[in-house]
Amino acid sequence: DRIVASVDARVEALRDEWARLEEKAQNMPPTRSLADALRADPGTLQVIAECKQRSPSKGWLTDHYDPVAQAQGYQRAGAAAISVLTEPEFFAGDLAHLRAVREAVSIPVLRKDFIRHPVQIAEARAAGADAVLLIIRILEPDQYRALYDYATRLGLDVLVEIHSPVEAEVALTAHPAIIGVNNRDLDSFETRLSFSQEMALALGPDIIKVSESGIHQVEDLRQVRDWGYQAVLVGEALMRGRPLLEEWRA
Ligand code: IGP
Repeated sequence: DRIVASVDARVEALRDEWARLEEKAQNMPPTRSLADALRADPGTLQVIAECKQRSPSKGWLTDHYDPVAQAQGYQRAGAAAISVLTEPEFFAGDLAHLRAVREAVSIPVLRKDFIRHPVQIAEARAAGADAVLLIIRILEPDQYRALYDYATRLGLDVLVEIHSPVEAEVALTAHPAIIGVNNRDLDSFETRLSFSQEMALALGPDIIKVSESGIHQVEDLRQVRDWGYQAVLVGEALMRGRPLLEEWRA
């Protein structure tokens, strides 16, 4: 679709820099483990808090986007990790946001983007990312496994995103530590939290499960925890200033 075409154009422009980025990636200081952060306190639900300026479905989420201040606020309020949108065309993201956020917090930082090629993973690690997102929907199964291995070799954790039971089967072939269940239907843009409930059974108890999208209230967090999830990924509600982290910890 349109996002994939835009991503592939970005990759094309980066290809010549792969060797340089890979070398830089290999010389970065150690990453902070996302898996450890999400497993830190068994029985409690952790929050990955997202810095996102806009989205295709909701438009602009804030009129003054300051990802560093946003991320520092998330950390103070008890987030376990930060997700930073770096996709420029549809989400108004920038790799510079990730670089700045990584310097400003002490918890793991996830690069939220549409990754199709290893050069983007080297670029993420070189920019300071601790983890990357891999979206099964936009990858061939072999391509997914190669990207998963490459990220792991560079010391990154991977959040593997699924939208269906069939995608879950593909995701599991790489034996991932962390799976993100996206509650948003990519055709209608509607979110349905009970999709997380359905996928909990299919994924089993041993994988770190993250429920993504459409999480707005404490009641949603409670449900997802009761379905056996270790974490949620929340963007819009937090960007609009909802004190969800404070309410959850209260
Ligand atoms: C956050 P929400 O509904 O809380 O803003 O959703 C996150 O799940 C969403 O931003 C997201 C996303 C993605 C964005 C999930 N997967 C892939 C871009 C690319």
